[in-house]
Amino acid sequence: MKKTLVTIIIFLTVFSTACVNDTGGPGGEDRMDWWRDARFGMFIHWGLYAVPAGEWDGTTNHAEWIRTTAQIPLETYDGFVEQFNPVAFDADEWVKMAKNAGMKYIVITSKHHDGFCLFDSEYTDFDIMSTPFKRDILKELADACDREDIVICWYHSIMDWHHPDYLPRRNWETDRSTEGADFDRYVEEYLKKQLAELTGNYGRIGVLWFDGEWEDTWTHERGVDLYNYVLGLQDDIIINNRVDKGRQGMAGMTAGDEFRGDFGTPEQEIPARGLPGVDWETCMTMNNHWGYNKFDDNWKSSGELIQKLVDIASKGGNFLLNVGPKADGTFPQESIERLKAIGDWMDIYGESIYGTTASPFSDIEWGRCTKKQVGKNTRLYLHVFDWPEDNKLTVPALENKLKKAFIMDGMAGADFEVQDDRIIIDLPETPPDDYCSVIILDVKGIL
Ligand code: FHN
Repeated sequence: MKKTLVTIIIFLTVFSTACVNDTGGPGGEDRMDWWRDARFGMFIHWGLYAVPAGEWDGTTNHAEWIRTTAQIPLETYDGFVEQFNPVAFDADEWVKMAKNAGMKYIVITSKHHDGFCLFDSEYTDFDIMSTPFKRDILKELADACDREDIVICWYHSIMDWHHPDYLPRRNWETDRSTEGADFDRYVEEYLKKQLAELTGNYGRIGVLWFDGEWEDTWTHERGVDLYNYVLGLQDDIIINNRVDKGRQGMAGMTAGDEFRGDFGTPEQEIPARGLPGVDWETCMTMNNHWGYNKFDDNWKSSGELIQKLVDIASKGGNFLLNVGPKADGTFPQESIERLKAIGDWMDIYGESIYGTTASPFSDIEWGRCTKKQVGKNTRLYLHVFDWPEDNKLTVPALENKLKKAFIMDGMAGADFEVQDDRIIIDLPETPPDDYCSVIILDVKGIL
């Protein structure tokens, strides 16, 4: 069995009780409870930009930003509306792929920066109902999520390159007058009213994932107002930190307590360390683009994606992994394959991700660790990225007593030796799994 990525985690436990968290969806005791337990969600960037699929006028590195990066005039871009007819779209199929991958929530672009709405909005004709498809994508997805106990969430862009009241215009749109444009009207009569539709017409929504907050017309004052407004629409919804102005670039964490937002949003990167008491979620593409680009074949391997999920969970974060569907309504085959491989791993080892918190160890050379309280005791999940050549895994010493150790996939016992400054665990010759098998060190008391 050739192993390009040896991430070995072997199961050690004294408690046989399964500990998979049933992510109960919005409305928990603390509105963040379900989200913290979930740890893993699907991001979906989909819209008119899937029609050109990254190509314009001979250039091929575009995606969801194509209207700007290719400087496509508004009228020309509007022409994609009559071409967008995703006849192969099957909400149940999408949701089952997310669920089978071990994902507990889906965040889909209700409206990206281009302003096109994937839902039937009373406040614009620049929406899915003006396309030949004429079906409310978000309604079908929300209903499918409800059937599969997956939490549905919306990505909604504050920035809007289509609405006449949104300012500023794109700097290259010199022919598009700003006369009569009223940003306050955009916020009060459009942005807020669409958010009322999105939180009122599709059942309980888990997260409002704002984006496009970086332009000067959007202010801290407006961010505070919008945060409070959305909570007034649904009191247990979770709102990311891009509703306000506190996000620190792609590192994504919030600059200070004065800024609103329930979690930080690192993008395409994983913080070097977890931040105690701080909720955060890394969003990441499987290749190099959020929206579909048919030329982008720079796919991260399934093993890399599993390792990133483990790394993020070991630091107390969530992983929002993106799919950019094609214009016909199908996922790229490369995405389907990776989701399947991750799901196969999660079927066996999801317990080491769901409902866990950050590692008690600062640095582990051979991999990562996640932690979970089980009754009055602590369960540690050891994730080994580099298999020790002598099959002896060295773990930093623990303050509390180590009870037992098992190797998952058969629950075979593993011997260990507790020394003054370390614990040595005897590992099998061969890793039981292509990507990962799981260790849980069950420790007396709370770490
Ligand atoms: O401009 C967007 C981009 O298109 C994509 O939606 C990412 C995903 O979070 N957010 C912004 C870039 O930071």
